[in-house]
Amino acid sequence: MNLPQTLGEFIVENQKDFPYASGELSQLLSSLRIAAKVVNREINKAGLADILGIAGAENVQGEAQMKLDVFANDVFIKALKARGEVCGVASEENEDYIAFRDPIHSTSKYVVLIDPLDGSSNVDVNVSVGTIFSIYRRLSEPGTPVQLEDFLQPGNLQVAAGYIVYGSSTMLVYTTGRGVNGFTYDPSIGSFYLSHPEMQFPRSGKIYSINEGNYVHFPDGVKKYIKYCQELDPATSRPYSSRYIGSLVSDFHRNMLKGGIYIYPKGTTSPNGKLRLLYECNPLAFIAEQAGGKATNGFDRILDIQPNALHQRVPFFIGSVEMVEKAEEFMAQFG
Ligand code: P6P
Repeated sequence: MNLPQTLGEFIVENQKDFPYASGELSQLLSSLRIAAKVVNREINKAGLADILGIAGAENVQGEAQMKLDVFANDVFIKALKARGEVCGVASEENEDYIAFRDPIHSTSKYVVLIDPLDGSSNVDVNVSVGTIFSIYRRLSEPGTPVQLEDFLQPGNLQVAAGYIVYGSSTMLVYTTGRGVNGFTYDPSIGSFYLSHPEMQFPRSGKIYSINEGNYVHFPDGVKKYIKYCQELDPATSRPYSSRYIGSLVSDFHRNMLKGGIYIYPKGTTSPNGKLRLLYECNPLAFIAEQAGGKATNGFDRILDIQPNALHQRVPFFIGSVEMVEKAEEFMAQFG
């Protein structure tokens, strides 16, 4: 039996197809691969170690920072700094971006935006969590310190994006703009193996993911779409199934495999929704589109939104094309 390709082999093999590639992106992806293994190990024993509990700090979102958030943030930032491809990192856990100012890094080509442990409050109830990352070429002059403008790029300029889902198995899924591939981690060997080549979003599906507890706060278009999902119409496989585990990466990953839509809309208590454009919505939108799916704010393509702040939030509709477009019809009609 031939062993499936490892993530490392896949990165190198696909690197050679990049014109004028110098291997830096490969090295960067390998840094993320190593960090994912370290975070995975800690998550898997979180129930045993004293790492659980509140770290006492709060992140920029005013959310209680779980110790694993802090740990994952440290691991990914250190891994990205350990080599020479990245000149700066912006993280959900840090109010401002982090510039790597030493001479080696100040000439580096890439910046990374990351949500090191999305859904971390789920860890202590043993529900899947995830890491989301987004990679851009810097815009500012190499050799100078990285600037805010390097991080405030529209998602359509991403060089690569991906996520790690720490679930019943741990997977790393990423794109460099030439399709989406998924790799499953074998902890007994310490390698990620290509398990989901050329992932494709089904054009439609029967799953809708939204926190219906916020129904009263939703825009009318979202309320109408939810009722549409719940109507009895066997010809269109409705009512759909409601699946929402409160962990974006897991809900997205399931919907990409099975077909479905995830919605976090604006609400009266969250005028721009909850999810962050730069390190949650843009990377997942890049992946979704590369897999044949769609991602909008209910009206406009996520990847075309010009960011104006590191932690800016946007309403988020992402999933199977036909489902997103149906939701957009209701948004266009009812707002
Ligand atoms: P709510 C986790 O905090 C997160 O950012 C996503 O992973 C998840 O989908 C969403 O928020 C859950 O938010 O308001 O439904 O609890």
